[in-house]
Amino acid sequence: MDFFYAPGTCAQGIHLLLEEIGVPFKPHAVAFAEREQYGEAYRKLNPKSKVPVLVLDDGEVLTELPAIAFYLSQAYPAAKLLPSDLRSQVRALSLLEYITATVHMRGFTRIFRADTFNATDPEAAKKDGRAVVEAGFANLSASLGEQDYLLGDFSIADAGLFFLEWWGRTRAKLSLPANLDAHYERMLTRPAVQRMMAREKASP
Ligand SMILES: N[C@@H](CCC(=O)N[C@@H](CS)C(=O)NCC(=O)O)C(=O)O
Repeated sequence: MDFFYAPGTCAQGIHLLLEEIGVPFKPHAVAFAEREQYGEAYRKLNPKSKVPVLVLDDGEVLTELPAIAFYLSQAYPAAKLLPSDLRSQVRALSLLEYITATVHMRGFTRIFRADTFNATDPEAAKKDGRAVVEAGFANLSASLGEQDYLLGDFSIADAGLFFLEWWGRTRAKLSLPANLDAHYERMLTRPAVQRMMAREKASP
């Protein structure tokens, strides 16, 4: 398998799942600083110019984080990335959808790329983004409750929550609800997360 990512992006979620599975994969760091994702070669791979992308051994190209995470959970059942009962699977997908479509795309993207949302008043876009992220962390905190992981045991949903927590703490300098801080610290003790962080040269 070939895995396309850029360090410090949402692709961390898939990166850490690949490490959890322990399957051999070839990592390709896409040079965002050089806008490689908009170049011809990358757009042939993914016309959406986004990471993460996973290319399977038969050449099929998978995009969109929740879909790739679901694929990995079903293709590698021994890694136990998703419980087998339907209700838990739906809960995990619902959480991942909220993490990526709302908290990431409507929240963090406004903070990190404020000028693309409001060129005349980027601070207003950042403020809107922070409100979405704060509501997002409050909702995810309620979902986590007193459990160690979002579904009780580790699952694909935690891989999504991790990159939000990392962005919140390190890039956006936000304070997280106490149980999300504890979840983040717990994730950092997982060898797979440590291997992902080392490859991405990401500091906790
Ligand atoms: N909906 C996509 C979003 C992926 C996404 O926005 N990736 C960002 C990195 S966090 C990206 O590749 N951005 C490149 C760009 O917009 O130029 C998913 O969940 O996979």
